[in-house]
Amino acid sequence: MAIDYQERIPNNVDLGSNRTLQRALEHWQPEFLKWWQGMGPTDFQASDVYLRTATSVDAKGWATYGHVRMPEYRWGIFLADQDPNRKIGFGDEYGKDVWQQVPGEYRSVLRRLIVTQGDTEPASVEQQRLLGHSAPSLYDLRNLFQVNVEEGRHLWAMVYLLHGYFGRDGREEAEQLLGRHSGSIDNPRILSTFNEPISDWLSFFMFTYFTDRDGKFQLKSLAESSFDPLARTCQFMLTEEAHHMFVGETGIGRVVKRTLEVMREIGSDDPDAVRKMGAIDLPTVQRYLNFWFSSSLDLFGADSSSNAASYFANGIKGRPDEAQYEDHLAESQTYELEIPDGKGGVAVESLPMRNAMNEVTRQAYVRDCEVGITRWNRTIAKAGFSFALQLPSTRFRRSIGSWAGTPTDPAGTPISAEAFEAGRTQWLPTEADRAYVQSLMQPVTEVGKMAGWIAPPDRGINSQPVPYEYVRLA
Ligand code: BYC
Repeated sequence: MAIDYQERIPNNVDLGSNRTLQRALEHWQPEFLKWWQGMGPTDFQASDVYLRTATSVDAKGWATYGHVRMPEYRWGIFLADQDPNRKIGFGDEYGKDVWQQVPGEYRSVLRRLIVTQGDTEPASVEQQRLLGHSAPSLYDLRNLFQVNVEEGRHLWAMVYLLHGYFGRDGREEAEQLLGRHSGSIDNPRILSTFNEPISDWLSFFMFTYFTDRDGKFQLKSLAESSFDPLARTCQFMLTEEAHHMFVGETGIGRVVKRTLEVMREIGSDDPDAVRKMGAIDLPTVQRYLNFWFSSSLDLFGADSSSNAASYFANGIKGRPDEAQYEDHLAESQTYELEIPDGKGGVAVESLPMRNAMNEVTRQAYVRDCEVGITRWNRTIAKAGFSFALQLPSTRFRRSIGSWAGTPTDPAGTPISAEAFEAGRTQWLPTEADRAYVQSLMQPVTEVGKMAGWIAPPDRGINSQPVPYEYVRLA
């Protein structure tokens, strides 16, 4: 099958003149479309969706809006413009020229990072594939599909790197990116969070708030890479990622707003009374938040990591916003890491800074997560209620790193396994919570109408009104 590259695959990598890449993509593209039809959003493939498509990287072209059927979305390949003077920004090779090709000695480690990043993109589409059937409005349905097609584009971005720079191994890895599946017993996705089901919209908003934000920080770290094509690819992906976190932040904000309206109306914050009115009580929101925040923290890797140290030393993966640090070598600094002391308490271990890079990135992420919490709490306080949402401690419910296997309460105090089990129903979504939230998931498809458990957004997409046919259902 011949592809008209400019027409079918908008790109700024001169695809039309690269025969090797063309051949690889001619093989991969039909497989991708088959995957999209089989594992992407169920149904809705014939509906016209008001989507943003990137057709170039400049201010005008990166956000072109129009009604498109999802399978006809133009999944393009874009890298931020090359800076011919760009130098390595950290690690042992600091100040030398960045790499335009993959150095032989870093080939397998770079491939592994690109595969791990690439694997999350189709995984999230698979996790969200049934949500279209229970969207609270056409506005939300459109946002879901926008997120889905862009995750598909981010997969293309990683597949471009694998095909373009890693030869046969890269092509094989690109195939496997379509072969693993979220939640599969035999062939699951690589990182655990991407195997968690997302079967309701509260989870979707938590995922886009917390897990997409991990994506932001991982992409920022890779945008510092000395492998220039990877850095430029991630820089451009970050422009699209912002919308995904917007969906999460405004989504949770709208849930909270609606709940507050109900609480004021009935003059009570009693969870049962709030549920009788069809809204989601704030303690349930907190339990979902605890679940998705703690799960997303694991995506940063181990807090003490020799892998992270060598990525940094070799210039492969940096710290987000590396330019803000004074010392780009981080050779003699240390990091004071709190770890369990094995006796029910906390000890402090002094780590070489390079080994703590996953933790440094995780802490920057936690600070970023606080922004939304502060905003939602302001709304709650303004409505006259004393409840405050909170991020749990980074020690809570961890499966990766020093705190894996050490039960703590949400404040991070080590407790016994029995005490954790006893507290579980207060801290994490219960079967009953999930069943209640699921019971609210009835589709609303009338233009401008919203489900009763969520407030309308403040404004529409791309200056369109909120009552707008964001999806023309087929
Ligand atoms: N689950 O030394 P460590 C996104 C393994 S999200 C399972 O810390 P490393 C998106 C690890 O493989 C962003 N296993 O490892 C969001 C290692 O195994 P080996 C995705 C885990 O490699 C929403 C061992 O534990 N981006 O974009 O330094 C929608 C020791 O750990 C996990 C990336 O992931 C885990 N959570 O750090 C759509 C960036 N964590 O080698 C998209 C690329 C660790 O001992 N990936 N392990 O067998 C990386 O930078 C790194 O692979 C990680 C792990 C930060 C993930």
